[in-house]
Amino acid sequence: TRSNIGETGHDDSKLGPKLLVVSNRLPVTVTRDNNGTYHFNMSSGGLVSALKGVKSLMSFIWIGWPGTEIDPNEREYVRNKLREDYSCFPVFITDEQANLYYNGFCNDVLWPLFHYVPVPIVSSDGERKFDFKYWQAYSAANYRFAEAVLQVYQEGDYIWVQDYHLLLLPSLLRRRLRDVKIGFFLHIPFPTSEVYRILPVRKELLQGVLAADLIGFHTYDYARHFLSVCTRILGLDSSPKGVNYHSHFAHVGIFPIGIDPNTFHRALEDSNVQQRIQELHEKFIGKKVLLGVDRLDYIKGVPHKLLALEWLLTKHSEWMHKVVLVQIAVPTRTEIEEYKKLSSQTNELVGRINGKFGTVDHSPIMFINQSLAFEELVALYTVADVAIVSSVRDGMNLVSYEYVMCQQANKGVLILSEFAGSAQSLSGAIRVNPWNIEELANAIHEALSMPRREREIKHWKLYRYVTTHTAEYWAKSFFQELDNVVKHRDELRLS
Ligand code: GDG
Repeated sequence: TRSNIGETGHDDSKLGPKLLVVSNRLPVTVTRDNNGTYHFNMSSGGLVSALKGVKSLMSFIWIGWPGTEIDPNEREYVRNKLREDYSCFPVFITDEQANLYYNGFCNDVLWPLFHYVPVPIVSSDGERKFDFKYWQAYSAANYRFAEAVLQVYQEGDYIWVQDYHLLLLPSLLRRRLRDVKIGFFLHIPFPTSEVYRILPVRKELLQGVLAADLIGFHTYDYARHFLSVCTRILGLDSSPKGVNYHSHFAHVGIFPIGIDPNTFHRALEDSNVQQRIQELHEKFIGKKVLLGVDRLDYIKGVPHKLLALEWLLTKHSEWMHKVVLVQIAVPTRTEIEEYKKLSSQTNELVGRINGKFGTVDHSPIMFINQSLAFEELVALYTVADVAIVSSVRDGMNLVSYEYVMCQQANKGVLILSEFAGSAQSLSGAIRVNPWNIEELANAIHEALSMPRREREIKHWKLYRYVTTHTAEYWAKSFFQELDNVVKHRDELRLS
């Protein structure tokens, strides 16, 4: 499939500055089949739709890892194909390096710590968690990304680096290109300094990202933590506007991400989706549907949700046989030990609760341990009476927004963990502390019993926010702010 992004073809040949978006993964996944033929698959992630808006401002190229090791003899072919058909530029990394960098440092060191999950110092096979080899692979990968950017960069271009995989990239680029315009956005939480300081490489990462002109976060709290970490760990002067680092000012800003409402409007108009909605309504007739949609990640609080359902069915037995929880749990990072543990723990809980409350005719939990087609997901969002987001930490959480988009007719209720970034903006949700299982169970009871009028008011609040604070709005605001701060920077230099 070819995306809108690719349709512009050779975007980079246009005159004028370009925007170079750099993220760990390209939006195109490259795979090689047994016959040696390469396949290119465009994914439709949130960032892809977010950037549609910026595309109207200037041409852009996406730089990132294509997700697999490419044979050195075939790199040129893959590079050309990605450049010509998708406006993408690949960063080649061997599978071994990717494993250490991506599974090791990114997802087994940074991810847990930034989500307040202290990592054990040794894993069950005796490997040290902060082993130097993971850090080395992370630095090496960031160098590879820098090299790729330099191959595409032309004077005047803007560079927008995405997420925790590439914290060193701003400084690697700044060293080579003094006047480069760099923005950085963190999609996950930035933790309090008391947690951040655990990281053995806490200084190096800060020094890496501080070379950016603008550093963006989803929420005010993440930005505040970042500023205080810079003061406490590096002893730098900071203000709410940013940090002064070696005569360079790194601006800090808050840019809550959103979704693309049109994708949902279009899907809901699709007759196949409508038919599926009808089928699901018939399937669940006489029952209330609770919905969970999560990657099976320990930050998403899936066990908390299951325990709350168990409590609900115990304490409010009137809901027994009348409520079903459809839990989508998409497998993710399955090579990492913590994810394997979570998976077996979750399976056990589902088995226990279904065993305890199930009958031949009814199981309280439908556990779907695989990814669904987007159309199926939209149909489920539409028929669900309540959506439950019980993350124990979550940078933003787009599922909460997506549910709102599909509830214009039904006016379903959103239960949202106060630990998700989106809880800062979605005041029409029932906000809960997911660690308090009774509170979460009571919230489910409240949501199931809520009169339509109250649901309408809550939905209206949510809908208004989600349709105005879109992904496009996020990308444009970030980009405009980046443009402002670099213009101001260059004026100061000239004066
Ligand atoms: C990170 C941060 C932040 C899920 N299951 C299926 C499916 N999905 C889609 C959802 C949604 C996306 O995956 C998940 O987005 P989230 O925002 O909820 O979570 P993360 O993946 O952890 O994303 C997060 C985000 O970055 C953006 O900055 O909000 O906090 O952790 O779009 O719809 N899609 C399909 N089938 C599924 O089964 N098709």
